[in-house]
Amino acid sequence: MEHSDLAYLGRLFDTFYEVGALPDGGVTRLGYTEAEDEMHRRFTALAKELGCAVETDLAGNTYAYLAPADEYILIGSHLDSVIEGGRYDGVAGVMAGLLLLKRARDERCLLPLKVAAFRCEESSNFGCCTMGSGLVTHQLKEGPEQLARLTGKNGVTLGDVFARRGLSLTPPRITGVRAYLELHIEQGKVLEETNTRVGVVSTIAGPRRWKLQLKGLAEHSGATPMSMRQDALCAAAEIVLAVEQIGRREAALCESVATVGVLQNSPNALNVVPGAAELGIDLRGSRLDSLDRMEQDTLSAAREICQRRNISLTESKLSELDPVSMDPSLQQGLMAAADRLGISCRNMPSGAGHDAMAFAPLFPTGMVFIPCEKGISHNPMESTSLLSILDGADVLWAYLTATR
Ligand code: HGY
Ligand code: MN
Ligand code: MN
Repeated sequence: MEHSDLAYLGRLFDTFYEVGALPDGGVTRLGYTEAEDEMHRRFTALAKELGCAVETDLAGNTYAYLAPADEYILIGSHLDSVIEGGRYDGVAGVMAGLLLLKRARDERCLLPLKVAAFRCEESSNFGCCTMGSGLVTHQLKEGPEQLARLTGKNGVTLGDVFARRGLSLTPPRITGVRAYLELHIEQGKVLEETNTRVGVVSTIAGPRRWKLQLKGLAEHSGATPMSMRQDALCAAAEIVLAVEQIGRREAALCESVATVGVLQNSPNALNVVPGAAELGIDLRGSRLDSLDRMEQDTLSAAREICQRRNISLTESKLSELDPVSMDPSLQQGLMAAADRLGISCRNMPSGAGHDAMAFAPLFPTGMVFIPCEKGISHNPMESTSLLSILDGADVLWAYLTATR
């Protein structure tokens, strides 16, 4: 029996700790892989220890609840990670959910709580984010055929992965959700730099993701004159810097950002002029006009650069989600709950995407942020404290118990 909430949170963290662990201290737990499966098995065991019923859906998401109810307040997040990521992204929210289930059980509180662990929230494996939550809320813009063709880092298509697992790319839509709440590390620096204990999220930026395949001509690096090359990597390098410029320009107007996170060069040999290159581009913004400008300008720059360098260009859009706003009354309720607890709090946007994006268009949805050290995330150095997770969980609890 845990003597304190912190002890219980510590045990939860230790239970997940070594899954997908890497020598440098990070973790890789890609969506719909064995590492994520193991995280869901451990989540299931922890939930059953609390006396919860546990269910999964046809997207592979896992749910835990103490007692049957027609409608639930769903507290969720994800258990997958990026490649070489940290141990708190997503996991902190699921830990907070389990803590609140334990608190409801110990205090015999009849709150209809359900905790969800969603699959494949990160775009790291298939290029599409919030896959598990987006499928069961029918909020993914990509249809099942397009999703089935997405290829994971190991070269297997999502369609094959789902077929092998008996999952469906057209699962029934989730029902019985009274509201959706998520606790998550901020993944930015604002809370820490302003010495604020929790954030209440106002909007979540929408992502637009593209894959650009460049085809030049692989040739001898010693014998091919500079004026006679079709160097795909040099074209890609120009595109990388063009994307950065577009992001910097938009950042001066609003909070948009633009990143080339994937760059593959082939044949990637010291004495061969690069014949092909592939870029993964991640555009984010809370304003549709800014997202449109960044998308158009990125594609026009890529087309101009490739045309000038005699490189063929294949563009494919990987995924897109619109920016979403959190429920205004939920925001006020969470801010008021923090105030009652004397926990410093601020309303703030989220540049990172979250499972909450899938729920916001359908149900009242709210998010609580907690600080992470130096704002670092998607990095083995990602860290927060159990006390911060407890702060966020206490704010959720104070809100839920005040409004039941
Ligand atoms: O990429 C993101 O915004 C989040 O970490 N899924
Ligand atoms: Mn993430
Ligand atoms: Mn996350």
